[in-house]
Amino acid sequence: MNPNISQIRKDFPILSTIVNEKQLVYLDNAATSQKPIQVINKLTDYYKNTNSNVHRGVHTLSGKATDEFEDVRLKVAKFINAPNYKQMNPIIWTRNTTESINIISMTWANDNLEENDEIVVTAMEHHSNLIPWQRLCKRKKAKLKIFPINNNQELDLKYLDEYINSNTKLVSIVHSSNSMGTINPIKTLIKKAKSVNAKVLIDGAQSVPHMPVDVTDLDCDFLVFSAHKMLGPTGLGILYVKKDILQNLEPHFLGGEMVLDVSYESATWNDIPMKFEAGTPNIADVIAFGSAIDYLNDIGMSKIREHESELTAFALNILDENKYLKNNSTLFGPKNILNRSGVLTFHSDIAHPHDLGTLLDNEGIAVRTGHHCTMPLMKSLGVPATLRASFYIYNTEEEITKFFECYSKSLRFFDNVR
Ligand code: 7TS
Repeated sequence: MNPNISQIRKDFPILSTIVNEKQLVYLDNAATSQKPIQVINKLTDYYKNTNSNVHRGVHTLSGKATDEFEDVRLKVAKFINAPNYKQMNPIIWTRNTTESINIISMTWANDNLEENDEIVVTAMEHHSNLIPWQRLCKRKKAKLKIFPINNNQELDLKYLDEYINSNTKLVSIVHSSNSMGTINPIKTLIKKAKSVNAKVLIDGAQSVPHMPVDVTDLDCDFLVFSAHKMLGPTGLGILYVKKDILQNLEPHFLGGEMVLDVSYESATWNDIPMKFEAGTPNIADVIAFGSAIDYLNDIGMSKIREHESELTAFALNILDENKYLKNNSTLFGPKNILNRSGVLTFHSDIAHPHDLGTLLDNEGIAVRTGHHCTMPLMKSLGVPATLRASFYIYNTEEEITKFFECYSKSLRFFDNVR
């Protein structure tokens, strides 16, 4: 059964907001998603009825908060199909995708990288999967290699053997590009990395919210993503680490709750995963995130992917039929819809994306303009910035039609005043 989008939209209070006297059309989902009432209610319900610290009280509320908090950890492990998660839960709570990557760069990678080793990232990484590796490689005198993309803005797989070889220690790659919508063939890259004994980190910030992602099937070593891009609260990130690495991973933050025994001279670490979560965690947001996972599961991740692919096909069709847009605006990203997410990124010589974005905002349409934290990519594409529309489960064909109408109107406006 296809998801009932009009029913789904009713769950998102913000979607009925009026912006600049117009009905909001929210197409900035790659930056952050909106939240259904179930998540909002869970958050307030927690503060009204359960609020307490976890893992430390004998009192009833603390026990309830701890159970709910840990239930969500199980839910998330199941959501990404982590192997044997009931024996050892491999989910570590962080603040966001960025923090998850930084933690791995400062722990596992810092402990394992040696001079002349190589880390491979792609030319389309978000800054958060680039800068931590730049600093680490500089410190360790290791090499950071940037896997190239072709004219279709896809990874150029003819370079696979050249870039991933016996010197490679880590391949850290984005699954789905936030700037161009390219879905990368991560299975091919993981297979190649495994063949040379390299570890693989998948930046799933733009994939886990939009399609099924199965870490058992992928056999990746690390997966990172953010709750706020998948109907959940801000301030919560997820770090999945494969069991064999997790067992030997050193904690990054030290302090309360991550210890078993402490003397004035030294300390021993608590069990996994608590040893990685020093201090009071983001309890309320974790618990509310559980409702976001339930919401996504109820629809089904394959259905979400299907809906977004249909919206993307619909958008590409409009573009194809609109001569003015075709001649005056460039769409980046793969031609093949199977390799595309619901992210559409445009550039036009007629006007700067910020100016176009402002006119769209006047019409109630929220898109993102800028470099999308992928400045090196923008430079390689030869543009200072782009205008990006990104879809989610609650978006409709009518909204996409309205976006293109207003986008064309805005371009014509600047075209006429040039
Ligand atoms: N990786 C990718 C692929 C992303 O798209 C983002 C955020 C991050 C990492 C960082 O996530 P955070 O939760 O730590 O901020 N991308 C965007 C974006 O495209 N617009 O705003 C944030």
